[in-house]
Amino acid sequence: AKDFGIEEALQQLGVQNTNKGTSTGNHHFGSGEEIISSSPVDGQEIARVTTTTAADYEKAVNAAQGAFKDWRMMPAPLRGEIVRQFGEELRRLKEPLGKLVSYEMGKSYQEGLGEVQEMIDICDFAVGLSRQLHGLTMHSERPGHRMYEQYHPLGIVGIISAFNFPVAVWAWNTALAWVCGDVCIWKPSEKTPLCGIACQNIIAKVLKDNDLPEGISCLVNGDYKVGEMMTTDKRVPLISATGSTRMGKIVASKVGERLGKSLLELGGNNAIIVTPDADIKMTVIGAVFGAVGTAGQRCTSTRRLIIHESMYDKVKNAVVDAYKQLKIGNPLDEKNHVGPLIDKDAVKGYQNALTKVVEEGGKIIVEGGVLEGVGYESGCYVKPAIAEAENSFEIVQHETFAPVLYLLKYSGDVGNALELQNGVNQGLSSAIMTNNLREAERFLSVAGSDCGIANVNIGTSGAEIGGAFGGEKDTGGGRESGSDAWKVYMRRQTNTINYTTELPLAQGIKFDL
Ligand code: UN1
Repeated sequence: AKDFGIEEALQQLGVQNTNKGTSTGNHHFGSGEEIISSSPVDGQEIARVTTTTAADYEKAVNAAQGAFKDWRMMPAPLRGEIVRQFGEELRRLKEPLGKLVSYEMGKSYQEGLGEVQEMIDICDFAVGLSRQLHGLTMHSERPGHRMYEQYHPLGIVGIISAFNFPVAVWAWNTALAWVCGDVCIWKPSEKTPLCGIACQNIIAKVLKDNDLPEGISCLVNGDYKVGEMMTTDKRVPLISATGSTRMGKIVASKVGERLGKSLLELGGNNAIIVTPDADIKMTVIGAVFGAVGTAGQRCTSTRRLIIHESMYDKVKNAVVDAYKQLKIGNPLDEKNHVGPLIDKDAVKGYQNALTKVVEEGGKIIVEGGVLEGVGYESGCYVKPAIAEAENSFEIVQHETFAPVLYLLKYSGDVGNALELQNGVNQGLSSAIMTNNLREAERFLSVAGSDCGIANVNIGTSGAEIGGAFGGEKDTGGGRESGSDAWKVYMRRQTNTINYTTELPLAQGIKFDL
């Protein structure tokens, strides 16, 4: 990893250990046990991070509550100015942060840079938004009355993020929450704690330069137990959680029990429908990037290709050929397409999927397997695999966070493909490849895709930040990022003002004294 400038990147981000065994990170609440962050790229320990104890958590909440008192009074466009400066710092540190993401999480350096770009994009979006955050005005039924609505900040927003987008998902949430006037407590995945420390160092500097309290952005570290401190805490009115459906159900019930709000962005089981009118070249690029990009560890990764029988062999052969070109190896080396999975548990999940699909009657057409030998010492590198399967297979219904792609066949019209596509519990992303207007419109219609994201002639992954991001059913129903997703970070207040000397009651009720 030294050859790829990792040491220098870690130094620039302030996350290197002076010697192994010491903990890193001054700007987070952690005095507990250490988490060892080791890279799936080479299996080496990168650094250690201390976890958050119950006492540390109290300190974080106190710091956040204190900071909220000032932060909420600051005009939103001035809060936007802080987010603008944060975006500038991200531009300055794009390369080292992209490198850390790649090294700690395992995605390709290009995708690491892309992730930091998503952070920069959401900062720009939030800066503009900071001069908006607008409600509606309504007409009162009473004379001399004015009615409107306004949005106020909620207070503390708890952010629980996953390893696969270790920095961008935090930014989607926090940049919006900050301009809205909220303060945040972030628990990054315990698999990527250094990305958390690096981000915290960046915002801590911006806040310090502006003489603002660091409690505006608090970092806590640890496993689900630390998450639970937040989900059960009434002082945290909104929990935004990204991760598995299993995790989301636990979070939703804990937060629901205390009538808090949760914003959930959970698993997907995303398909591309390949119609008789599809452009094969575009289909192959979209499908292969969707299936093997981030080693199949995006919630928007393509899991299923639903191919019309008339095109089936053609598409299958083209995709199989494309898989032969894939280079698997160190993701920092830009000649490789596919990096490692996050850890050995993920490798087991991948192997299990390949065993199960065969047990259920599927046929492997691109062999998988775990890579060994020079360059693969971490034990986390796997071969992207393809299996022909049926939608009803249990394993096809399940989201496996790995590069396993299932080919499904449909016949007849696009309605049959839609039935397969919607015939899973998850509802995040979907796509159709077609040049036929009727098929495209049907896919987008009320009887079409049931997902939160539905694309035409684009793959399932790689959404832009300007749209609302999230999905239905087991995906959890939350929307983050663009459009009016900011509203969930605020509380709405309806205001009616009477500027007359009379007090008429609504609904014409008479009440004379
Ligand atoms: C995720 O996998 O949790 O649309 C987020 C995409 C990325 C974000 C994925 N922009 O693939």
